[in-house]
Amino acid sequence: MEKQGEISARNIAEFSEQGVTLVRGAISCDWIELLRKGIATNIETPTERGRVWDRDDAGRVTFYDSQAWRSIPEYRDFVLNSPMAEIAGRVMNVSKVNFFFDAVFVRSPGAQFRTPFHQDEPFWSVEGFETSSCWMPLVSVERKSALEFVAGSHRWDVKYEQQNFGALTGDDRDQVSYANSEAEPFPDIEGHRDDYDIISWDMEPGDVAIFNARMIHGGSGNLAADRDLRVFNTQWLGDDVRVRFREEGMDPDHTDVMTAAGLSDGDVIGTDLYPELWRR
Ligand SMILES: O=C(O)CCC(=O)C(=O)O
Repeated sequence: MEKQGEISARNIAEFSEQGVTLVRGAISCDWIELLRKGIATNIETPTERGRVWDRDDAGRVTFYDSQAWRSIPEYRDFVLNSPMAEIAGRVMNVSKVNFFFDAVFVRSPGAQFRTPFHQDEPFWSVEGFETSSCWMPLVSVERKSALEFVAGSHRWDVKYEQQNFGALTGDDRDQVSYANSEAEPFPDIEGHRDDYDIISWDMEPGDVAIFNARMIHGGSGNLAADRDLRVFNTQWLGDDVRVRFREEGMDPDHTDVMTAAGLSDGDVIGTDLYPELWRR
């Protein structure tokens, strides 16, 4: 029988075949409590990357921030000392794991804003198949409000035009444009939901949805009037990941910090920027 929080053969197979797996009870309530404190600080004092993604007529907001782990001690503690690195490594079935960055998605009660379907890896300043994003709600979330995943899409091997989230964050560094690229238009998943195998779950604090960064995902939002949503997400890199500066632009764009740390296109990920936090 599978024990709560343990990585099973089923988790590894699901992650490989469908691109996402849910690990129930992966993270203990002490860590969740700590991250709730960190998010409260983060909302009060956003980093320069923090932005309100959406504010509706009723004043309900969707707040986003990222790469705050160096300035928020609770985030740093979680990244460096929680079991998340090992869990990501075991699910990806790799020999070592480097930390990439953190992101938070906070919606006030009743917020309806849904994140458009997209993939993560095409935005990143790295390239590789062995990647994972660990989406972890710090409150209970109903399935209709949780992140949704298009099963198997991590293996489609098509280059799609992606959303310009840089327009939402307003950060000049993070603009992404496919104007001069041969990328295909992004499929209209929302308009043809029945044509796709879309996966999501009711989730409790401590549950983590771990997905390949090539996986098409989106949604969230759609909250009941009395429900808010606070999500802490960490992104992890496995064995085959290399530096990749992209012509379309990147979000977040790490070109400057990587170059300053001596990393060039094609290099193995490492250095203090992306600490190795687990090895098999
Ligand atoms: O929670 C959300 O609204 C978006 C999450 C997402 O896109 C991600 O974690 O990559």
